[in-house]
Amino acid sequence: MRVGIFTIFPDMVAAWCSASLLGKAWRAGALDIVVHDLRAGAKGPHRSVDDSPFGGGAGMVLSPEPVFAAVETATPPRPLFLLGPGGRHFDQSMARELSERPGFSLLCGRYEGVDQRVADHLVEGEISIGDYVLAGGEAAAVVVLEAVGRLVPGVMGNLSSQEEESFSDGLLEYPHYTRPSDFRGWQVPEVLLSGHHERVARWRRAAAIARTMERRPDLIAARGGVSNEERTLLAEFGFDRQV
Ligand code: JEK
Repeated sequence: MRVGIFTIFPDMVAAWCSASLLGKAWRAGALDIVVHDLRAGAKGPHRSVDDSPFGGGAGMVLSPEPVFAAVETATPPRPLFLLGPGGRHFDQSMARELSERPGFSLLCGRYEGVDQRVADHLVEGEISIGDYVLAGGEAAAVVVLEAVGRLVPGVMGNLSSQEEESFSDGLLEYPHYTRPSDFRGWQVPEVLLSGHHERVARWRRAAAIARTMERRPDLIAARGGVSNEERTLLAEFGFDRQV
């Protein structure tokens, strides 16, 4: 998969992409990430890429010329998405869709945002990673890249199909435990030590439902509530007293 990223902080983005899972996939050739410096297409002695907004107001706006120049010189993999707080919310289904493409590109703004003509005439769409205000698109770009990258075949070894589906069945994950079974007096649930795989699977499902009911009632509502069968499962392990 090919990914292009346009930013005025190429070193920052490249450093993140070089580390961990993404870096491994990058070096292995499963992911071909090209980071472009938006200043490369900027003119003048200061290579300025921003200007004050027409109509007045606080802050600066990323100018259209250097952005168009950088993108048109590079001809990056399309679609090209602009990252911005007003974009369509990024989620796991978007990550999956992007991971199934041969490539895509991300444009990171800064300042108060980019000239509207970039949004109107250069990119295919606008993505936001959530309802909070960042100082620029770089952190959002690496969030998108990491979520997509781990789904690309050959990047993480093989994701179990269960892993792939963990958000698509609409539940949070069950809690994980490892050794020691007693840590500072906090015990691992007995059922996980029992060796009864069937019962372990039922407990995990019950725990996942209980946890989702407690933390993310919106996800429970989205999947149409909890079935009678699931209520029986919750009762089997005492989760009905907890939720
Ligand atoms: C890209 C510049 C900073 C700061 C104006 C917006 C309502 C007005 C832009 N999920 C996400 N949050 N933030 C970003 C993001 C932020 C960016 C840029 C992405 C480029 N900025 C900035 C203020 C405003 N306000 C909120 C009030 C716009 C992002 C993503 N993806």
